[in-house]
Amino acid sequence: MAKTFYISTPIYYPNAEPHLGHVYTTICADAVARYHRLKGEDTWFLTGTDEHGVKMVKTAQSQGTTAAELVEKNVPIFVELWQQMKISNDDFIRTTSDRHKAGVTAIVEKMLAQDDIYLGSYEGWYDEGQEEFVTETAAKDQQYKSAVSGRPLVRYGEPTYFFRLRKYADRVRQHIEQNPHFIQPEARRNEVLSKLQAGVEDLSISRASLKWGIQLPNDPEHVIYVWIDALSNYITALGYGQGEGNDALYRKYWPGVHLIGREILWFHTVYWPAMLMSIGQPLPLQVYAHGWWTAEGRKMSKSMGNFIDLDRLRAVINDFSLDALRYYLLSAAPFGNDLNWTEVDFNKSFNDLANVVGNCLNRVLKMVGKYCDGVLPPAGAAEEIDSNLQRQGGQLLGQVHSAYETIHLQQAVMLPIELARLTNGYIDATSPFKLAKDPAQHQRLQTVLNVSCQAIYRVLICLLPVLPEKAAEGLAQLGVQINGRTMDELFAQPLAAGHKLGSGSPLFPRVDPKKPA
Ligand code: ME8
Repeated sequence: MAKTFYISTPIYYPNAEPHLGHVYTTICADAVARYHRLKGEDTWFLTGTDEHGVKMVKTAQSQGTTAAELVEKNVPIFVELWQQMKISNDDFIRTTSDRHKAGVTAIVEKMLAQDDIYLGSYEGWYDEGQEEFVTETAAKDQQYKSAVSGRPLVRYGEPTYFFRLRKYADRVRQHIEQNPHFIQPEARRNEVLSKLQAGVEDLSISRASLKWGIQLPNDPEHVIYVWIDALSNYITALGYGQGEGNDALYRKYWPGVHLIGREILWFHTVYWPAMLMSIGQPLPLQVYAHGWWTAEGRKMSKSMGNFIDLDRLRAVINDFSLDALRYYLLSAAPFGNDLNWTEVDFNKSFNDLANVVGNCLNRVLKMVGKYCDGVLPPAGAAEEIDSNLQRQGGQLLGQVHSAYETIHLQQAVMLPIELARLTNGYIDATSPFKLAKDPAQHQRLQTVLNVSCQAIYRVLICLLPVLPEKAAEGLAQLGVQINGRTMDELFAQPLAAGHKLGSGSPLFPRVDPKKPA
């Protein structure tokens, strides 16, 4: 039976339209999911929307509508966007769905049975954007504003149920210490460990003042605090807690990995493991936290005019292609570092695709077309320059595997581009167009064409997870259909002498160069 792999994005708040940040996480997760499918693994990819909580109610009020209407307006925008962006998610979970409510109710019932929930009262500063209480010291340090959104903190006081987070804090800490790969990139681990060292409080998990949420099974006057509701999605979507016979996906795919933005790392590496310990279920395998996007050097903001919204993203896709957007996002910074959208960088990254990959493919196709009627010639004895490129090409897939396995996504997408760059250099250095003028060099010409063609073939195979359309189109131009083969299978079958190449056309056609990205 094939190995299984399960990856999720955060479930996004549909209080507004999705933007660059949501698109980035979803595209990263999509590339990783595609990579695992191309490795032959039985892969499940989940995304969805987090629809309850104070934030939804307040946004709805400010727009003169209800939370229920607001989600019905915005959730379809997320669903349709992922379809338009050809995101390969297998499921989309909504926290207002019956299946999720049933799962959360079962989870909370288990916690109650463990005596992990008790009634108390709470008064404190609350960050409504993050749906989180903030300690007095932190609130003061932050000048009583949200550390994330900058909006004023709100004073909350009411009876509330608590989850016994303190009971599990040591076990969670041990888990993080004993599993250095649990939090990726590893640098982020220390942040979580030092916050844990400073001590945790039990977690307020209910609101009596709120009606928009899932009722607490033991006290319907309260709705469940949004993080318990939200984090549970990763298993309720697989059928957990929805009766025997409905949890086949859960048994098959859990535990999985979570890809998230760094601002919600604490919830995913402390609250969520503690919740799973309470209900006696396995912890996630890994949590990958990526960096935060700014645009043109500043926090994205509508009023500053640098907000990368859907219209902007759609224009980029229209002008440059979906795969050009994917490549830019994944290559923009080492995974985990903060990222900065700039027009200049976008154009540079598009040039990598057009001038390096597209051009290399085009040169190979043109030369094989012109000098060999589009039929791949055999390779003769290799000279040093040939064997160097062959060796580097041969190592590519192994390097790409290890980059994906260790979530070095920038490397995973740039390694193939580097091989294409080397191949262009090889073509320049071996000058096939000169060799073609000398009949005595015919065999040498054949070798150079064969070696260049095998190199660009390998480049395109390794680009499949990140450029699913363009890499497949490039392979088709080489006369190769993927036909459900894995990257390893494709890689293990170099193009045979006598193979008929397809016809070429620019893979990344140029748009008006004056047009901004
Ligand atoms: O936090 N840069 O939802 P959310 C990078 N519902 N990534 C960004 C980003 C930016 N500027 N802005 C958003 C929530 N993101 C909760 C999650 S999960 C059980 C509940 C991405 O709509 C990033 O992945 O605020 C971040 O973690 C997520 O969107 C937050 O989305």
